[in-house]
Amino acid sequence: MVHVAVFAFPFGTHAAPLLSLVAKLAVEAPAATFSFFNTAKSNASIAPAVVSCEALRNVDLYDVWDGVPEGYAFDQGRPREEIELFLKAAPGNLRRAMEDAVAAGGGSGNAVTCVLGDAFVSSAGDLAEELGVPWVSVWTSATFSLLAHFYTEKIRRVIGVRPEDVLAKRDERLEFIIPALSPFRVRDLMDGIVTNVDGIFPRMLQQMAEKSRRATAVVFNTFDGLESTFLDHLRTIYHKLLTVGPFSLFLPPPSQRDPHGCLEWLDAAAAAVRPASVGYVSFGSFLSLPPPEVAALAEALEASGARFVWSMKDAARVHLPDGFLERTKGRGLVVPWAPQAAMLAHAATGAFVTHCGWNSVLESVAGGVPMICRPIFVDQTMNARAVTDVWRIGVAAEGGAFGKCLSLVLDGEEGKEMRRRAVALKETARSAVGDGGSSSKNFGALVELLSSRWKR
Ligand code: U2F
Repeated sequence: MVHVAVFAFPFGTHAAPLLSLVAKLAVEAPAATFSFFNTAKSNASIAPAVVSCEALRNVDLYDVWDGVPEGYAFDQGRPREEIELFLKAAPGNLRRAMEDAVAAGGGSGNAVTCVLGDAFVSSAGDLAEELGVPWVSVWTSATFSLLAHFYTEKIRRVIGVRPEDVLAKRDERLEFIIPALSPFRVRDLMDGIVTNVDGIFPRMLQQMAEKSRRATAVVFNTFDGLESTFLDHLRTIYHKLLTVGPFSLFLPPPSQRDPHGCLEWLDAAAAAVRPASVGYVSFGSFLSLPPPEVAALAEALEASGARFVWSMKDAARVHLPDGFLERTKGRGLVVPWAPQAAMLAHAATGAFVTHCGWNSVLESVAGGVPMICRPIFVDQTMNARAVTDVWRIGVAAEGGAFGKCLSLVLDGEEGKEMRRRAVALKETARSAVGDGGSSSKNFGALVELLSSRWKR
């Protein structure tokens, strides 16, 4: 019997797409069982979105320890410290959880025949090797950020890691180090490559990129035709690459939580305005703009006269200018959560103000919506650069210049060009997930790999 052990990374938007991927695999391989290992907190937050899916019939969710010792006092601050504690405990912690699950009859009592895991949890690869079973590593961000992690050592050798070296070279392009990364500048690199290089997390990311060479296959949330140059280069490094995205189009959609009636509001707005004229704003599942920029963005939205929906954490509302909500009532909706993928697929949406988390970028591409990019940290700076300079479907809100960006994207000729290019990518994405498309074929190859009982 096929029994796949799945290891999630319980931070940011990692575990939810992995569970959606597993849900689709579980439908395609109904005789297999999937044991999904994740922290209790993350399981509780993602399961309701997918739990109604009949696919989860052959998926068992297990809570694993989060790695935070009893009575532990955080001193570096969350979330980095939480991540480091989880990763530090992962090797022993995950093995124990898997052994306990099998001993208790999980996976119908069958030994694990394959390991599927978020690439960030690279100890899953060691477990697979110990068990002598295939390891499928799932990379939840863009191809080029994996390349940057893979070439960290080389980049550090050329740039240096002293703040003054990095500052002096911040505008230099990486083409002189790794030609495949030529569109990116030193300043686009995520923290941990040449800045803040110490700590478990940066070390783990670098090791992860190297270790993934031992993976039987690496799965990507992307589609052929979006990141071809980077994929071609990655093919020279890793065994087998399987692009099965965009997840938002290909995987079972999470139940559309819309407690604030955003879609109804957007439908009503669509009746009153031209298509592609509403702005949608979100900075992902856990980030917020710095307070002065909240005010700057609010002022820009107000001055633009455009209709907008802003997904904003309740705690950030205090940074809105006095009277903003009253003055924009009727043409603006500010909510703590919106059904984002559906908002971006709506014909009325014309611009997405985003932090450029990878899921957000792909959802915007899948909706054919140009972006106004305000990256905050990690891979978002590289993603933003790809949006503005590789695919040219967005503009960078440098220095919080949101007003200029809104009028450029919603009203300008350049905005129309960006939309045209974004819609072309949307069509490519749709073909990829359609019958006989590259993502569909690769998904078939993944199902085969998991089901083959192939031994290392
Ligand atoms: C981390 O991701 P984030 O959670 O910060 O951001 P995204 O990758 O953009 O994912 C946000 C998801 O939350 C959804 C949205 C995305 O699927 O549709 N969402 C929503 O439905 N409604 C809302 O009101 C707000 C969000 C990290 F910070 C990024 O840099 C990484 O790229 C990412 C993936 O590794 O993980």
